[in-house]
Amino acid sequence: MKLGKWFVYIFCVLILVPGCGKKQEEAVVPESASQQLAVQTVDFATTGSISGKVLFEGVVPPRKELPVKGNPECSVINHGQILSEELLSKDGTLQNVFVYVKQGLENYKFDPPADSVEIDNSKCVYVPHVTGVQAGQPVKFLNNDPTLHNIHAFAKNQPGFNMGLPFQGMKQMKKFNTPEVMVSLKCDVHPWMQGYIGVLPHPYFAVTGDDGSFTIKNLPPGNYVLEAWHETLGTKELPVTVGPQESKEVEFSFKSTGAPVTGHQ
Ligand SMILES: [Cu+2]
Repeated sequence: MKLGKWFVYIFCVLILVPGCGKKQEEAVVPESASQQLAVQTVDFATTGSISGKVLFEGVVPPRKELPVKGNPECSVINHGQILSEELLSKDGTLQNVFVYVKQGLENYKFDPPADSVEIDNSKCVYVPHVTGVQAGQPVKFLNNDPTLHNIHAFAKNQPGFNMGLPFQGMKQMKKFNTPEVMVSLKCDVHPWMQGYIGVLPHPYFAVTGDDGSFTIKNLPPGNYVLEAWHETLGTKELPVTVGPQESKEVEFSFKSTGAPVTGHQ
């Protein structure tokens, strides 16, 4: 070894300069704060929509009469009969399907609307049976019946709650702050009462009407995964690409499981 190399080696060992004698590494330039938190905003000049239908293949079971006996306040209110809403199908379509953008909006941030979503206790069922809300958006629970109801929310991603609405006309506001599909709503007084609320970090969701149709508007162009959720038939996913100002038509189809539609969990 030549004297020069020995000199460099000894010099490194003695003064312990980190990286001395190594090839100099490329400098790592940290991302700026704005890059790390890049949040896209919706350009409403370019937004499109997804609309379509949810179909049901199979024999539609007759709607069960719910067991309201022993609860005269409900049977009298509803003329003695309340029918199950577990599977509502008309002309080959499926109602009460929660359709929402499951993936593709991760880089966007949407403030929750100040307007509340309303869920009514009416004739001893929840109206609407299935609904959606943005995380942090107020939900107004109302009792329209001359009897005691309570709202018992069963959630996995956030604390649930159990609150009473003892009198007709009473209202209570609540918020669900964490996305969750779906939060289950039940009434401990009337065990057949069952509702569902989908909580999302964005406004791109819809519930199918009695013709199985839905529309999701003002969606920025992009590649998405759409999910359709039904309370007894499960979920289905569909990749959908929406171009600028494009109106996309899609279709979901659920098949009868063959199993009888039975009581709620
Ligand atoms: Cu009740």
